[in-house]
Amino acid sequence: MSADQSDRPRLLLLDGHSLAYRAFYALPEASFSTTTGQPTNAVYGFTAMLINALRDEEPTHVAVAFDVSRHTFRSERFPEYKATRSSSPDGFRGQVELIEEVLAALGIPSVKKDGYEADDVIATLARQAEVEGFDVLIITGDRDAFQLVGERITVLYPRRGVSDLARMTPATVVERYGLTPEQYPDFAALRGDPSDNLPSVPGVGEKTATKWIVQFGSLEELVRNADTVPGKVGQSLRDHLGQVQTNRDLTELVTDVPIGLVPGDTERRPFDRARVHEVFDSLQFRVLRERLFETLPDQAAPADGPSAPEVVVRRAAPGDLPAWLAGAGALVGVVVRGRWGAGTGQVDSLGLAGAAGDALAVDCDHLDSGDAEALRRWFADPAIGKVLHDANGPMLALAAHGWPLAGLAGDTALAAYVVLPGQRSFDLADLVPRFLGRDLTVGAGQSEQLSLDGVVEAEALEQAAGHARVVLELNAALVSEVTRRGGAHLLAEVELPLVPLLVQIQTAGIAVDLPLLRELEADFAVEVAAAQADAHAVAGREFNLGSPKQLQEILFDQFGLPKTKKIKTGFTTDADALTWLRETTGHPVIESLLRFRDASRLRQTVAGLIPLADSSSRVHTTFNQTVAATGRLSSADPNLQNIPVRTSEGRRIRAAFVVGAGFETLMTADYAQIEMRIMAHLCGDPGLIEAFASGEDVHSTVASRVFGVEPEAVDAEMRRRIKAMSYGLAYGLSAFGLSQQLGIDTAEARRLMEEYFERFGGMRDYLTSVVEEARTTGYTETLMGRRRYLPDLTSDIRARREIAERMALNAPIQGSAADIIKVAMLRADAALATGGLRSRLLLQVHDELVVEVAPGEVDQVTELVRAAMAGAVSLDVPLDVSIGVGASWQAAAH
Ligand code: DCT
Ligand code: MG
Repeated sequence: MSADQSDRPRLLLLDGHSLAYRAFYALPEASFSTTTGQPTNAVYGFTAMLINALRDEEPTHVAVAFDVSRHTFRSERFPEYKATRSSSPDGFRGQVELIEEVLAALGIPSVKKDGYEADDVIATLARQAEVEGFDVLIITGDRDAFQLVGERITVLYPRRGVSDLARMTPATVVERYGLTPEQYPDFAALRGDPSDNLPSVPGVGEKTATKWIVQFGSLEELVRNADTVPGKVGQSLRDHLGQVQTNRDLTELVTDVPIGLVPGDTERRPFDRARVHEVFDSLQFRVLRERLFETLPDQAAPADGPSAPEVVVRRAAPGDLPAWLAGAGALVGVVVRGRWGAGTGQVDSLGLAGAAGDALAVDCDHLDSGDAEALRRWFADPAIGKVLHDANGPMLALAAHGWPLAGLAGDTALAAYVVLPGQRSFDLADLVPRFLGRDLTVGAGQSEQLSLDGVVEAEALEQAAGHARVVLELNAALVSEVTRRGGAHLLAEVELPLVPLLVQIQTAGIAVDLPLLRELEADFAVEVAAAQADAHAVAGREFNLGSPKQLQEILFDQFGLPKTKKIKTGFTTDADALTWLRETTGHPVIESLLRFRDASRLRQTVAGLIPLADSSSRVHTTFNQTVAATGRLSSADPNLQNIPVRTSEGRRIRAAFVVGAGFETLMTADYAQIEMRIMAHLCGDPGLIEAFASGEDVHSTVASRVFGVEPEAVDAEMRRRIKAMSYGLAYGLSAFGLSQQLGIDTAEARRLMEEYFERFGGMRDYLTSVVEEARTTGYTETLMGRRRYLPDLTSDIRARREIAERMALNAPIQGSAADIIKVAMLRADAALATGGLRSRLLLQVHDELVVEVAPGEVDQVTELVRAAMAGAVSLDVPLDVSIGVGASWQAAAH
């Protein structure tokens, strides 16, 4: 609080619409949109400004005023008022409602009154508050509010964008305009206001207007003495007195709007934490939420919420550990501080905490051998449950340190993912307030960053111990939440057991043929250069194919190709645009460009792999379990899921993944048509189930029924079409979308669709019901109870609703496929272990498992893996598994 801030109550008033508009134009829509396509730039800018103002101005009272419609007493009196304003841009629509949702969650009243503008509401509250002894702050992008400025009323006016606010006091108004606040509307009436469509007096600009008001003191005096004003401008004034008076009347803010709310009603209340989380989640405002909770901790803390229980934290002294570990109990929270990557890691310190007693901080640099050995045994004991946050990395580090962890009994990041699969990240600092209703620990984030300093390092160490207790507590809260949401089985039997398996898989890595990769890189480089040379030859000059600006010059200026979608910097040259240009123009330069891009991407993929290989030529991907909202695993560094499957280049890259030393061959095992089988099971359509049961190729069978031809008459193109159609329908494609995909016209696509649903009505019924049900319950569910929450299903914004509807169709199928392959991995691994085999799982990519087979084990492994996969779930249709073996990933394909 600045020195001159008084003890008087402080009321902060914001003009919702004018600020939302400012924000909309200040922040790019492209960078401020949710993954579901809802633009949030106006909401973001407004909310950021609000949070800053709450922090900097520390108001005791807050309210936000909104316009109801364009139709006000002003437009009634002067139909031209604001008549020239164009309607709101598409992206802006709906954002005001979202701002109101944010305000509701923050406990801040939104105020509006039919027939009046937000300005009038603000003026009313401001004047009333002034009389009641408040200091008043008004944030608005409308300068008409300057007329309210006074000793107790200050206007904060955004100079540029939404963060640079000018503080308008009586003195600054005089300084800026040479006029008092009372004179400002007089001046504005003379000047007119193009944005409100209020005409000016011809020949009278700001200078003259100011001069007159200063000279005569007020508009009233000026009008009374209009005859004395000399010159042409004087005549112009006399000719337009009527307009000037109208302007003045319209500019005057109403200070007695009947709004049914007094300043005292706007007192700040504690946030509704659950709602803030809900709203900020749906807006995907992670950073803003952090800023909100950080800068306004007193407000954020639940009024009567639990405070953190006292944790006695102690640093381990030499010889401490055996006794502490023996008494810690059967379930212990573990925090690992250190570094890790797939296959590597280092542990610097540990925090350990049982449900009661001291939490222990262990500095791993200074351990005596007895303590180290006690820890090793304790970590290896599967009977002692360990609870970690995001266990994958810490387990890699522990294993690398010589303390492999057994008995993983809880993972708070994973549990939170089962609760909220759509969340982007699962930080402890975020989950603790949310599920335990208190802050992690004050200043926790800071001391971690500053850990260079010895003192702070000691604190960080103790903090790790404190966090271990929090993790244990958080896990209990999350597990009951997971259970409440029907995800207990999924978490305990699928996701959690998968962690140690993924750690094992990541640690093993997969061998690569480095000379072959280098050769491939060189080949792709040659291809890149050739494509570039072709493009240069076509253009007749050299240019940078990677520069969008130069590309635009070549394509649109030099070759005059049809314009693509307009973007800020001209016209887009993205992949979709180039594909479209190739189709519409067939221009050779496009051909070369596309080749250039493909080859560049392939070269990058290969070049990225080479340095990742370890000393035994193995690369270790990291599987992330909490990234994909569908439930699928994602792979990174390197990403092994995005190597093209069907192209010859993709196959060449797969050929460079090979069987490692000491093993006999690679094996790949994958599910055929898994999504289609899940669909058949979920919808129960007898025709579809029969098609699978017959053992015939399902896509051909479906095609023969839809096209009404004998199965033998189905050719590859018909099969391709009907397959695209099956998946397209399942994923919510419209007739238009289908026509695009199939390259047919919309009427034809619609006819085909009707034909399809005629034959497979169960599928249509299922697709309708799944959306309807999700709309009622708020979520979809997979075979194993993995939920996907889709609040947008009830959005009144059509685009958002439609995206959510497509997600509702897709989520149960994609998610069930994820469930099945995860269960298959667990079963396959268990079967190999039980069989006493040395063969091991290396990868999971989409619906495929890659196994490294030890000498002499091929037959057994084939048998075990097939059984494990085929029996992963029991559906109304059989699961079909196909298996191949070979020296490379490619050679093992089938
Ligand atoms: N897919 C899709 N749209 C398509 C083709 C495929 O959405 N037009 C998705 C869903 C299935 C997944 O990709 C795997 O593709 P395929 O292996 O081609 O599908 P499949 O049903 O297994 O068919 P096939 O028997 O031809 O392999
Ligand atoms: Mg397939």
